[in-house]
Amino acid sequence: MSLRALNSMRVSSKSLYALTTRAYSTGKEQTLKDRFAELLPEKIEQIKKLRKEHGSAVLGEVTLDQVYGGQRGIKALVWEGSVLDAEEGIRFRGKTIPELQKELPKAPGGTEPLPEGLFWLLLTGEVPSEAQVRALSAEFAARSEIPKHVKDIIDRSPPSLHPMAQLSMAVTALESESMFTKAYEKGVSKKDYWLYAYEDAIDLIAKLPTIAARIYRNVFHDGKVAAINANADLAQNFSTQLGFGDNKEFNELMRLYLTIHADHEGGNVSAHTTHLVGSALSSPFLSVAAGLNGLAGPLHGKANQEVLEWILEMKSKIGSNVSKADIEKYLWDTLNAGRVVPGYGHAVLRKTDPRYTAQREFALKHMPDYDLFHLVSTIYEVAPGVLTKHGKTKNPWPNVDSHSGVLLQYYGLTEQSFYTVLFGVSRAIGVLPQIIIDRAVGMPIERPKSFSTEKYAELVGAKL
Ligand code: HAX
Repeated sequence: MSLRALNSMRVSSKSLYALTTRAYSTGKEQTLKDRFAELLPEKIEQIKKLRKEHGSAVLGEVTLDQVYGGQRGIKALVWEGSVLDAEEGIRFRGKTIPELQKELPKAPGGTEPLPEGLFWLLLTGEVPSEAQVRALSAEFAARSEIPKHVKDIIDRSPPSLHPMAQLSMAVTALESESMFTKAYEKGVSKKDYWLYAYEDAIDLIAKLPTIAARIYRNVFHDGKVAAINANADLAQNFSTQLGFGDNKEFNELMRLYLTIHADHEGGNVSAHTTHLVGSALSSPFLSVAAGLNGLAGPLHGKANQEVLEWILEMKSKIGSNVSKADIEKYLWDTLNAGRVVPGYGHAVLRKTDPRYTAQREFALKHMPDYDLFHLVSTIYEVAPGVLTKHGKTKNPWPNVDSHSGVLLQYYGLTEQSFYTVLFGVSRAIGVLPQIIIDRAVGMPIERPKSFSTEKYAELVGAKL
């Protein structure tokens, strides 16, 4: 039975569960949905016990500066998949990026991790087997087709509309397919919400590359999107749809890219927004679309576009022989014009972003002589010193966006206004596990307290 047929039938959680969990399994390995269902009762018990025994424990104080300073460091969110340490960088269920590269299943002949494996890890805390990941890849491939009205929305968008705006609209329009919304409207029990959130999550991850590739091919090429291979992994199919599938190195880059951009704990704008909107029981489609709108901001995901523009502008102003002194002057010109240096700084990190390092390692392996890579490396030698001297940013080191564009340029994906869309495809893989967990453990609607400046002044005993 097709998922569309499933979708339109009367929702029965038992039958939906049975049919969808077996659809892409060879029958030998356990499916992700089965495994999560198995782990869930213990998780729910853990949370219940923790809250019962320690519910009134104090976790920390909140200062007025934190309230006005973007809520940095306030412990107020639950995010199971990853934690960000200021010095150590990101850990996905306790694992570093090099550990993911070592432990997660790879494509045949490949060395980079498959993002499908990360999705499994984020949801369950366990590294999947090769067979489990292959079954997940097959499921994504089988569900990759997008409805006609979504194609129409993309095709009718003017090429001048930023690709992130097109992506957000297309994901919003997938709401028509939401099993979660249909189940909710039919009055399904709260404890079964996650079954439908899971289906929407798998559907969305499956369809995002098709949507992104359609936007890319429409805006920058001939509008034709190549057919995918039902036996290929998600990243390889995405490369094919974009038009780069024949390039094995590009496929590997996409596997690495989609893995390392996926998750960066819960407080960043895209993750937090997705979680917040989901807490109103908006479907995973509407929640991720909201998160993507946040990712589209220049201080967040759009920094990857801005970095490339900034580097190309430097080259066009200075020429191809750029010295360290030229870079230093260009950095000061940027700062003195009141602009930020894109790709540098971070709200949490206080050292070089391990996602930057992973991309640098990839470049050293695959494009050691590429002139733009050399330029990025030289900027890395100069910028931290300049930013430290400038004295504003708390973190003078590069973040993930500082490196990604140059890798894409090397393989011919040169249209930088598309770069944040690639980030968005990946970010969905990172935030959707938490959306499923949120519904599974019954997280409530989010609603922090706010006050006016006058009231805060009163609270701290100040006169305005
Ligand atoms: N260049 C110049 N100034 C910078 C700076 C940079 N790269 N990074 C921070 N600053 C400035 C801030 O604008 C702020 O200035 P004001 O006091 O005048 O407001 C001051 O230094 C203190 O900021 P901070 O506490 O160090 O940094 P924030 O937590 O406020 O902001 C940002 C973190 C990532 C937004 C910031 O470092 C920035 O704007 N960087 C450039 C844009 C960028 O690369 N964004 C991508 C970040 C990673 C990400 O989310 N990817 O999706």
